[in-house]
Amino acid sequence: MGPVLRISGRGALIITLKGLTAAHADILSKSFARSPEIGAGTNAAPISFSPREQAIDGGPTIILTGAPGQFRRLALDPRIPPQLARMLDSLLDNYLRSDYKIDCGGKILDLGSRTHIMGILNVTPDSFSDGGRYADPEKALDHAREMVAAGADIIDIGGESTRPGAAPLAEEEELRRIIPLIERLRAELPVPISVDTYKSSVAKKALVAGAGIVNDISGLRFSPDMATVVADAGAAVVIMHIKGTPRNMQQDPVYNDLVSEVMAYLAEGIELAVKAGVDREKILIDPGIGFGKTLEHNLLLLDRLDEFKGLGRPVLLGTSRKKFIGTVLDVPVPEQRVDGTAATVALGIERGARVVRVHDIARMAQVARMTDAVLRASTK
Ligand code: HH2
Repeated sequence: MGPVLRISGRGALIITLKGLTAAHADILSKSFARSPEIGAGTNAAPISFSPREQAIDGGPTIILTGAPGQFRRLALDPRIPPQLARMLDSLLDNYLRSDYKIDCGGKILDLGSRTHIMGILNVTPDSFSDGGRYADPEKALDHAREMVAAGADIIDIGGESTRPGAAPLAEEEELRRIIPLIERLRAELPVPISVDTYKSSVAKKALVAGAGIVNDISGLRFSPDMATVVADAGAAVVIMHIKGTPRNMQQDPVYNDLVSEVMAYLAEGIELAVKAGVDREKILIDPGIGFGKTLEHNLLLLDRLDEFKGLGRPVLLGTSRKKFIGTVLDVPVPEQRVDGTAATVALGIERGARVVRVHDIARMAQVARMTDAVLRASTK
């Protein structure tokens, strides 16, 4: 038999270092451009090094490619400045971490065990996909029960549509729509309830009524005391990225560096929450698909979703039936975007999403279980 050759790319990680001081860049380039064997295992390829000048931020950018073990050894190299070594180690820890458990008021979501499904319950007359269908409380209750029976792990209740162009809703009306429902669902359902609101006054009452998670599309920015409200209740929180407000977010959103800017917003949101007293272990992050993003932005965020794992918190992804799917597939009716949604859910999970926020529970629960099974195959 002749030689057997195989190739695979998944073991290699790419680490980009930006904003280094010229001195640090110089150390790295001297150490690794000339000594590529550093950090290499006995029969592993060396870490590859490629310095690049980036015109946009002026400073040097260095790209390293290697296996996790090689980067671990790199961090131990005495020539690496200690602060950089610590950052490298923690980036690797974050990226490779999968054992997330989120305590939502006593109900534990074990996100490391499998992908979790967040079922959307919009009790609004005007949501982009299901507006008006569950505005009646009895219908909303029935739908929540159905979603749990179909595999929802969380029920996310929203009283105000945040679709592009939507105007803000008065607090009293939002409360009227959601509070009695949360009380009843809390008493009846085995799964945690999440409240989709950016108003701290609404979140506060929803948490008293029995919600265990605050899903804030503004990433704790629209209500200055939202982080304190979450902290005081000991609740879990989803910090989502948005550029602008629902009313103006789709008016020509522009980024210099999309992924970096969305990540920086989420990283700041995490620190804001922790500073206010939120338990870091109760925070989820979400790149906010469709919130101040063009079609190309949404596709790029999905493709590069794995980079968000570097922030060290589980990623939630909300693509369900959204307009970018309709644009790619030329399907104007949101209810007919289920297959497109399935593609984004499978790919999102492969790229690291731990929770998917969806309308079509039974179908997406199957997509998630199947994707999980494939991804687990090589770790058994
Ligand atoms: N998307 C919507 C609302 N809330 N929350 C998170 N964390 N992530 C999302 O992507 C997200 C969200 C918009 O979708 P939907 O609730 O279906 O529509 P509407 O805002 O029109 O009620």
